[in-house]
Amino acid sequence: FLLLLGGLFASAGLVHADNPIAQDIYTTDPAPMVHDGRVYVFTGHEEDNSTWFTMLDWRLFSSADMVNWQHHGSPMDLKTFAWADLNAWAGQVIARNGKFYFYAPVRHKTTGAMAIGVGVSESITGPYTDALGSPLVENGEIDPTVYIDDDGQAYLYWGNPGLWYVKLNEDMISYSGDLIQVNLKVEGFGSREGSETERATAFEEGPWVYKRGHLYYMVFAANCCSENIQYSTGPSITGPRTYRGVIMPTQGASFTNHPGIVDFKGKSYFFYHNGALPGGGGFTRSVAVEEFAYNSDGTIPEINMSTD
Ligand code: FUB
Repeated sequence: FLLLLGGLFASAGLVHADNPIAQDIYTTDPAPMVHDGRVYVFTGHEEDNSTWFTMLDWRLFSSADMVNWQHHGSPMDLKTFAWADLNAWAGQVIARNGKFYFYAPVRHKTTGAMAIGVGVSESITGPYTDALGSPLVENGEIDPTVYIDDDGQAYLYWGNPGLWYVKLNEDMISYSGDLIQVNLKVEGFGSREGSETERATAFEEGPWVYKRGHLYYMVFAANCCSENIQYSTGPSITGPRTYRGVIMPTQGASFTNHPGIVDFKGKSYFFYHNGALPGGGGFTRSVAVEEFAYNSDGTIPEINMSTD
């Protein structure tokens, strides 16, 4: 039924033909990157009728015009990591050294805890193979985001319930120094709303780190369990950070949301997920995208979902 409906939407040429990006499968946790004149979006993938985050593979889509999306299939799946057994959750890919590195949280089959593995491929579309044969990071937390700073130093951030980072080595599959836990302060991460009272700030999960102009952005899913997307900016990748407010309010049929931002062909795009497809909800999500323009001071205007 979903396939049929997806086909109808595509051929009907609806105004929001680009949202959701995939209309015949459920997708989550967008991680966009610009490569070779196209925007590539790595996503999670949920099964039809899913009732939990039981995700088995990642999917990849690309577009040269932000309207027509090509589905490249699955560049990596749980079986890539022989040491993992569940939870192909939110990952991100980055290019370096002529290769592509795919940081992904999965459940370690022995410990039962979440860990972060690294897939590597010579092609952006994969297939990605396990670069290490074991986790890169094992502290039970999720949602890696990766950025290479102007001086060439790469940083891996991740976390829920904490926020952590580590300095990656040039090889992108090892790191130097300790795992560092960010001191989450209200000045940098806002005040928490909602049912959970143990956490000091709004930060929940899904960090997305990047630099634009002279500002470093930390965008994240906030509050539990009706997430919205909030952000902070700072003069360096490690802060200090100034909390800047909500980008995308709580909207739609999914209780999670997950940010990804890129500039492409002179425009800026905010990727997120919701429950907009038929049968959609908290465990049957869909990746969507909205164009936006930064304010002149680098702040980001409020962005609303065009479908929910
Ligand atoms: O998709 C599974 C989890 O849900 C992700 O890791 C979180 O960011 C949330 O979107």
